[in-house]
Amino acid sequence: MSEPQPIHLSDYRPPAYRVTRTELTFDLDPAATRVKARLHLERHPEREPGLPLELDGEQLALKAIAIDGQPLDADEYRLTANGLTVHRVPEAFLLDTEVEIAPKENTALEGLYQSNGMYCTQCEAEGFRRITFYPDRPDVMATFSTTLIGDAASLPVLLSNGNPVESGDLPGDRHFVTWEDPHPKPCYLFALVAGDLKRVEDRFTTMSGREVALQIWVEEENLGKTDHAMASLKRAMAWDEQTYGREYDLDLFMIVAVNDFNMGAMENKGLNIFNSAAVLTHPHTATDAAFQRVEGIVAHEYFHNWSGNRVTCRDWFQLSLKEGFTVFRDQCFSADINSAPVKRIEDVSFFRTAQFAEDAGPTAHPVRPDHYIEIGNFYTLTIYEKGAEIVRMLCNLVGWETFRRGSDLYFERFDGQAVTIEDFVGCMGEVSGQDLSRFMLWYSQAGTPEIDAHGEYDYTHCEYRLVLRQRTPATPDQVEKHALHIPIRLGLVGTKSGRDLPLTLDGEALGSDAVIHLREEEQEFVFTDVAEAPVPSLLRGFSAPVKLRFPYGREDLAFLLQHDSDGFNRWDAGQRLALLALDDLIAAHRNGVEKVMDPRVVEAFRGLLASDPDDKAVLAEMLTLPSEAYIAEQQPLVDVDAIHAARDFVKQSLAAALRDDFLRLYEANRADVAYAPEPEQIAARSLKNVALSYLMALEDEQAIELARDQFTADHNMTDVRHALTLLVHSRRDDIAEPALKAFGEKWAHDPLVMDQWFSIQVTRPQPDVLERVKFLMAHPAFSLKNPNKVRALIGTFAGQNRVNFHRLDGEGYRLLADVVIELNRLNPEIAARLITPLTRWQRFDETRQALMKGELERIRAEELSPNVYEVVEKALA
Ligand code: B3K
Ligand code: ZN
Repeated sequence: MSEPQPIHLSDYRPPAYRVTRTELTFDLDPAATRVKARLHLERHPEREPGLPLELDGEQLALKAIAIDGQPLDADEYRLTANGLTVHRVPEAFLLDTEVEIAPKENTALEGLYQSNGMYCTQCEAEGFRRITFYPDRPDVMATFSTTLIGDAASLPVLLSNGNPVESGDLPGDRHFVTWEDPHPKPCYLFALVAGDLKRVEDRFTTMSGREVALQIWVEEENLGKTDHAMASLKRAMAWDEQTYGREYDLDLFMIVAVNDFNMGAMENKGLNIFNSAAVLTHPHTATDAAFQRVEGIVAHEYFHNWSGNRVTCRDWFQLSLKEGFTVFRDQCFSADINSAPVKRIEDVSFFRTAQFAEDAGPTAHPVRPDHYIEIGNFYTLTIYEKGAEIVRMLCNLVGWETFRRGSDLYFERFDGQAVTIEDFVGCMGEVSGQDLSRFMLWYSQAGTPEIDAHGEYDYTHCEYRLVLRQRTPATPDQVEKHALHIPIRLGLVGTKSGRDLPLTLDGEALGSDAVIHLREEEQEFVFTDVAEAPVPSLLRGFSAPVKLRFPYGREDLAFLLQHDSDGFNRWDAGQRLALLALDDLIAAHRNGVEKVMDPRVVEAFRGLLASDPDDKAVLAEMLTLPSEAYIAEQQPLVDVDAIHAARDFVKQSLAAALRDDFLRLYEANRADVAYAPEPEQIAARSLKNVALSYLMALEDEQAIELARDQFTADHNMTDVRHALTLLVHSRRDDIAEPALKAFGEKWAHDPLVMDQWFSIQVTRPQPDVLERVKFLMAHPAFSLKNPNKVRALIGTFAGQNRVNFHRLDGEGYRLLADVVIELNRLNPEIAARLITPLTRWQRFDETRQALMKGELERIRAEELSPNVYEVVEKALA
């Protein structure tokens, strides 16, 4: 194999020919599906005449080819492993091709494949080229007509984009349906589904009074698990009308659930295809978190209908144009219908753990990369989540009303077009009158900016002087970094009053909660008329995706934890306080010194437990310690064992000191009500379960009894899973094993619950877990070909069981590398994603570094897919 070559943003050119209309006919067969394509092509007005026609195509057996009805001779075109070139074509013409493909051999799950016998597709980013020869790029937008032909008995349901326009029976017990999608779209939004599916139907009346039929298609046994997705869809449709003035544009909207799917879901026009994990819920099988994830993903895919489908990306470098904006939209939706502060805490907590780690590693890249080898590797936290943070900053910079006007302008001006990030930001600049040229640096500069802040109160002049210095560390390919425009929301909390003080900057009164703009490498802000000494509350609401350091004392943090008017920063003060205590304990562990718990943390927690919370969900977050991954993120060198031991020690110390309070909290939030995935109930369950976690840290008889009762009471999966996890992670194998066995037997028929069963076991801290992972890989419910299983068992082990994955004998690394090598052949996209923990070797001690690099080199010695090649090369660069 020759080395895969990168492609560059700077090489962008419009296609030589564009497709205005695409007519497809699929004659479905597992081993030999025939695809006929008729493309209406014309020269792109911006490209010179006489260019050859170049079409993408992979793993296609060409059976026929004709231009304007004339079959081509063999010397008139050239076939390669990646496509088809027709040397001479007219200015405008019809191209007819027929190819044969084998869906049942397709384990990559890109293009047309089979899942549980049903046919389905995944075309983003470059899967359509595995279906037919086509200019497989998002700036080619055509209307589509799709005819599906299949066996009437085994494939009673035949679905594609748009509206069904014709159907009928065919000889040989076959039948057909023709679908017409009137909205021009890039081929990555094409979809088909064929199988023995059942549907749940509902309706939605749009704001202009149009009736839309809503359908969720599932396998028969899942018919009882669609209510929540349907309710979420209707809420999302209404929200997009109220919030963005956007309504749905077809008479039919369909969601299909499939078991084998690389991602969460896909926004194909009118026919969203979902990983069953992102759509199916039932109180007995799905946790609160799963219910909320389904709500968020259903909304996300629906919102793409405007941010992504009607207005799409010119090229894949612009991926964040649709993903960053759409994540921002789904985050706001979830915040509106749940607890907004908790949503922000969850999002930021995830972001600071996972995206910061990506930025600090060898695969760091800008939100708009300027080159890539395999676009499938760029569905990342940076493109999605950091992209969303940038859109959030834009929204805060111009204000919501103006942002809304900017989005109206964007949707109207570019409807039906494939555009760039400049087009989007340009609309915001135009409506706000602000110069956003410097702001654009957020899209091109990789890495997490770090801000060092210092403050001083001048008692004589009643001034508070805040000095901010920014610096972005070098990332691969980008050594030189520039100062960014960083909006910092802040307040000054008076140490006497405990209240936000009025802010006056350069003679201007800003209110008590304001945004200052850091644009230079270093800037000083002098607040005047500050009546009392304050503690600054900085970066409120995480107003920019940066690391902010301030030399807070523990008393300052305890003070903010109590008094900060910003819920997010109150939570963050608690996290910072815990991190300081954890630092000491990690050092003590490393030095073999006795660990001593910081009484200030205990008192802070006591205060929290005594408070009467107005938002129980926020309190549950405040009582949750930073994760091992986030603690690791703060350490110069990651010592997984010391981190684990220190965190355990804090948990146990808090539990011992505050046992009665936790017990009270547990009892007070134990409600015997019928399960509903509603904010108040979810909040109470989180609080109760946080309390149970602390109690179980002690593993006394009473705690074990509570956990066991909660497990056997079997009220809902949230409580059952939490209790089971605590039992399985305890040292009480005599109780853990029977519970695990009972659960596994009860749910053997349900793949989504078995995924949870896998994850619970492979996160246990006991040292025998690696052998357990290997053993479970042979379990009948496991399959390397199913991405959900791989994620649940292998991904969870490598990503979340830090102590055991990083075992000093290197067996954890070896296991992961073995799986990556096997998956490289089966499913390169999943294989490449799975390598992530190995790519972070720089963060560990020398012994582990050597072991991790050794495994990366073992992978590199294989014949690699471009996906795995790109990641491994970067990791070893
Ligand atoms: N747009 C899809 C991504 C699928 C890409 C997989 N290679 C999911 C989403 O962001 O909505
Ligand atoms: Zn998306």
